Order: sequence, then C-alpha cells, then structure tokens
Amino acid sequence: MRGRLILIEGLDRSGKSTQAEILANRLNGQLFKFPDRSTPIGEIINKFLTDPTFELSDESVHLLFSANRWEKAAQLNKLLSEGTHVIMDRYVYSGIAYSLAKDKSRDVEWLYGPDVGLPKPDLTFFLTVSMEELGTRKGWGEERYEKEQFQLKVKECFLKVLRVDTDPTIEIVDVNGLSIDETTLKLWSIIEARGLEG
Ligand code: DGP
Ligand code: NA
Ligand code: NA
Repeated sequence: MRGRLILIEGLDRSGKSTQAEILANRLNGQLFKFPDRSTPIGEIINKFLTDPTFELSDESVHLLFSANRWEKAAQLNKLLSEGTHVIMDRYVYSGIAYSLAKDKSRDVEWLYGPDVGLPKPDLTFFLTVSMEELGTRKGWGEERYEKEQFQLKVKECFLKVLRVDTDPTIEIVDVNGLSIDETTLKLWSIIEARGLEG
C-alpha cells in the first residue's frame, strides 16, 4: 500500500514544525520540512530569509522555493511507493500564499505552474492562531517574513488558496490557546476519523 502524505501548513510560529515532528513519530513515518535549507537551492533560500541585504526578484524567489520542493520529489515518491508515511512541514500552499501576499495581483495560474506534478497530500491541515498569540512565541521577528502586517496578508492568502469548500482533503484547524498535547489530540482525531492512521 502507498504511504500517506500528510501536510501541515500555517503561519510562521504557528506550531507546525512541532506537530509535524510528533505526527511523524506517531505514524512511524518520515518528516519532510520545506524549505529544506540543506540542499544547494535551500542554501540560497536560507540566505534570502536571513540576510535582509540579499535581493532577489519575487519571481526568482517563487521559483526557488518550488525548485527546493522538486529537489526532494524523487525521494518523496520513492518513500510513498514503498509504503512509508510522510509528514510535511509546509509545501505548495506556502509557496502560493507567500507569493500572493507580496503581490495580490499575481496570476495564480502562474504561481501554481512550477509545482504542477509534485505528489499531492492525502490530507492538509492549516493551523490557525491569533496574531496576538503568534507575536508572543519564541523567535518571532527574526526572519524576512516575520512581520505582523505581512503575516496577516499571508493568512488571508492561505484561506483564499485553500479551497476548503470544494477540496475534501483540506482541514482548517483552530489551535488558538491549545497546548502542544491538545493540538496533537485534535489533529490525531481528524487523522483517525479519516482512517489515515493505519
Ligand atoms: P519556516 O522554516 O517554516 O519558518 O519557513 C521559513 C520562511 O519561508 C517562512 O517565513 C515561510 C517562508 N516560506 C516557506 N515556504 C515558502 C514558499 O514556498 N514560498 C515563499 N515565498 N516563502 C515560503
Ligand atoms: Na519562520
Ligand atoms: Na517552523
């Protein structure tokens, strides 16, 4: 049987990475984190995110993040075909939402283009947390996109891009005020209800 691909999306500091790690353990699966800063393209992305003087055009940034996902696609497909479950911390929806947040007039078809053909998640969680709570979390404000005004735009773009009304694989999960354990419980109950735990 093919492995399950479960994706966790959300704003910066929403708790995605923590939950992705916990779920990967519980499912005895592999964790993939995007951007993966360890690859050749990931190193450029890391420089872009951490060095405010490093300039790249919006289009280049968009294509680099997509290329970073393609760097891992063969490995991802191999694991899934061998029956290994994979949990992902960010993926295509982050690519669309962050680029759209920079320029709302951007052609969404163009934004999707470079990601067409990547393996599709069986389930996507979008974790929502209030801006007040996000602002209090560790490390906030250190990297390029971690500014409240921009994160508000990203949230709006995520909700536009995640077609929760027509796409049954999308679950928007309000985790505001929840502890790590409470959040895991909430996510796990959805995984179980969909029969994806086995
Ligand atoms: P993280 O390591 O999850 O905090 O991600 C680093 C930053 O990169 C974060 O601000 C979100 C942003 N990001 C993640 N994926 C993409 C993408 O595909 N495109 C763009 N433009 N930004 C992304
Ligand atoms: Na971040
Ligand atoms: Na993270």
